[in-house]
Amino acid sequence: MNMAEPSILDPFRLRKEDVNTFISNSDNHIIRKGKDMKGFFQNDVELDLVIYEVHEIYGPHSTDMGLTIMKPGKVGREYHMTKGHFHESASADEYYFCLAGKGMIIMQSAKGEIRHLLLNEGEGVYVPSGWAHRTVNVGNKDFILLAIFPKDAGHDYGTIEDEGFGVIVVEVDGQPEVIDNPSF
Ligand code: M6P
Ligand code: ZN
Repeated sequence: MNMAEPSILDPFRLRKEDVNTFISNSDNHIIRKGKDMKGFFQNDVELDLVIYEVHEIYGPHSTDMGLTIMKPGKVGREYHMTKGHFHESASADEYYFCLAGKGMIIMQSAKGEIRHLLLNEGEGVYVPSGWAHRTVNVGNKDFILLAIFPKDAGHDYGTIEDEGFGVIVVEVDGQPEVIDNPSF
């Protein structure tokens, strides 16, 4: 549960042009570098490389928001991606909206079912409760993603950190391809 006070209480619109307004009102800023993601990629990752940043706004009531900004790039053949997580709360689902760029959302249920959905600017994804989720930047510019999730969702990173997802997203002939994870 986030304990910080919410900072935006007035109605507001969020377009890609408003990202800096979101950032200046955010309650928390997370920077994930290579050193925070050791073992997540098949290849070694440069320790000081910024893979993505998350700006969080803690809502006043039942939901929080996260804005993920991910630089384009690859580690070996694998596109930049988030750590990925299950929610601690079994009932917590999540909505994703792409404000800019081109990404892929990888989802995996506790039973091991796997889905991947391509996300272009202006498109959204529903992540049902019980599905782990990871964001991948498969484009050549910043991928900007708004997430809305229940306050009590909680991030369970352990399972993914230990086992990974069943698939990875690699570049083949300049295009993203989802392949079986050789380390899974
Ligand atoms: C989205 C949301 C956040 C999450 C962030 C980065 O913005 O799902 O809750 O923190 O992506 O993903 P991760 O926590 O897996 O690094
Ligand atoms: Zn989540």
